[in-house]
Amino acid sequence: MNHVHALAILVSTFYVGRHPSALNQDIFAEYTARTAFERPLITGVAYAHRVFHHEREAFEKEQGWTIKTMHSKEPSPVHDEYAPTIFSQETIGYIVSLDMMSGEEDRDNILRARASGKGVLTGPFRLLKSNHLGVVLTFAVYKEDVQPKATTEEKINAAVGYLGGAFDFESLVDNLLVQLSKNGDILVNVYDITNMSRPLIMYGIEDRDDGLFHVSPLDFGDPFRKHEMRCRLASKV
Ligand code: WA2
Repeated sequence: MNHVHALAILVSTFYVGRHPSALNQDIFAEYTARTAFERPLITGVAYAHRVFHHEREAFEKEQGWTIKTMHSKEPSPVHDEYAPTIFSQETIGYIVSLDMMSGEEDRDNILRARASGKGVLTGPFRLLKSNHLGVVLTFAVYKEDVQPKATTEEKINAAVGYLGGAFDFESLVDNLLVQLSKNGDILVNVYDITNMSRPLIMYGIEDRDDGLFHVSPLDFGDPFRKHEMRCRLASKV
């Protein structure tokens, strides 16, 4: 959370706050690759810029590509505003030029991040490309330092883009578990329990529920979402 927040401030300082910009795709890719150790569970981070419809033509001309929708990869139909990715860590380079407002989960995150000024998480959903279950973390990038007491509307208006990253639980937790347990007899499930009566599986394969598991709370820093981890021994065959 904190490191992704700091990246949002990096973009605000060196891209939004400088004319000409002191940041481009090469610099962003190099810096995010070199600081990847700070974000061990995040597959990659990226910056999506806020573009209003009246700016679209000039923006596309400047970038040399058209804004595309996330699922069809076709040029985006007309909307009031877009959030095309312009900078990305190389690990998720395939999201460049995609309008992050064209996917339901990413869009909800963008709207909640810019209204709150805080880091926000999606519920678990299938990420692009890998098709693995994961969650996306988003911070709004603001024009000028927004006062903590700014109204919701002031925050929404001051947003110029969105810095986010994807937690690919399936591949990344697998890798960590292999490192932790050579004999692989500990099974781990992570749940989104925002709605207590309907836990959403976020990681792992669901097994019989005999109550024989250890529950650990997980705090990703978005008070709107609740998570827990359940660990148990693999059943003997
Ligand atoms: N990043 C990587 N893979 C994804 C994804 C995503 N969103 N959404 C679906 N698969 C640039 O919030 C702004 C990253 C979104 C940030």
